[in-house]
Amino acid sequence: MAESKGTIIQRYEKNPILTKLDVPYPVETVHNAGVTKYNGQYIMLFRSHLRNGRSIVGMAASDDGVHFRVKPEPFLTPAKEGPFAAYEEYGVEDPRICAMGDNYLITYSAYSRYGVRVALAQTRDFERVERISLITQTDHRNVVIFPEKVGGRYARLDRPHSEISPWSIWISYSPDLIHWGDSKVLIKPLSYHWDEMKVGPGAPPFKTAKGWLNIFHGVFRTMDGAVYRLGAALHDLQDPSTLLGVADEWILQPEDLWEVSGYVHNVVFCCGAVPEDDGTIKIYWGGADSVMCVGTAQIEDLVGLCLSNPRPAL
Ligand code: BMA
Repeated sequence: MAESKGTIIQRYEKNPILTKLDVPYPVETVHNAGVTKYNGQYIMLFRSHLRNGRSIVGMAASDDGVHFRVKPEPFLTPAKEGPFAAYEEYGVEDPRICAMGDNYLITYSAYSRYGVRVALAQTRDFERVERISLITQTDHRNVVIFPEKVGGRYARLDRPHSEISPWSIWISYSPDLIHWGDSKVLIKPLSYHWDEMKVGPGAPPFKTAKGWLNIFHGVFRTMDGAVYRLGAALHDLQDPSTLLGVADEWILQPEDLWEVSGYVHNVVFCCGAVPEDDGTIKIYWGGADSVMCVGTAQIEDLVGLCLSNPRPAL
């Protein structure tokens, strides 16, 4: 990884790590990928736009988390029949992977003429994938499931759309992964701040000694359009609806050429991060909705940023 002083995430010096040129079937972008470890390998599920503007999900594998090879066929394309078909007609987007024991839960945005819902699928081997349920009504995105039950229930962060309130991060619980409720708002955009337009969950939360670390995205509206950056928040281990700190500063902003320029300019968007045994974490992000990038951070530094200089959560 490249060293650059003063930044909390060190970008890999050979970013971008995956582009449309690496994909053996026709796609226009490679971005917003969920990443996990499976069977000693890093597995990446990435979003691609087709030439009709709708999205599908491809899969790539890697031994080192940096050099990925794309599988010959897409992993998930819109359902053509059954209860999911009507809600995936316009595409499947932004997959997140949550390892729950031997099972890998995959949440993704399902677009259709009825709006955007979040669907839940699962796989045990990254070969066969089974859709379980549509787990939100319309106009939700960015669902990330905690990798452990909390107080006997599954927990997730999500982001409903609202015309009344700025788009915020919520928590919800479920006894069975299908029925979700007991929802509560946790993090709202802060006025005149880098995330003042909207915030949304990014990578599935991961456990640290001091709390659940939540890497989220925040958006600022400028005269030149929206700027997507990444932020970090720390949630209580026993009760993740309690915020221990939301870092005042962003942890990553668009800077490299392929982040400031591309299909949608000025975007870094995270759907996956992989904590390592040595106290570092690999953070993956889509650059300008066009390519995939990776960087590393010290988990301790991210936790420290949340605790030492927090901003109000709500
Ligand atoms: C959001 C989503 C993301 C995308 C981002 C920037 O609203 O559509 O998938 O990366 O905008 O275009």
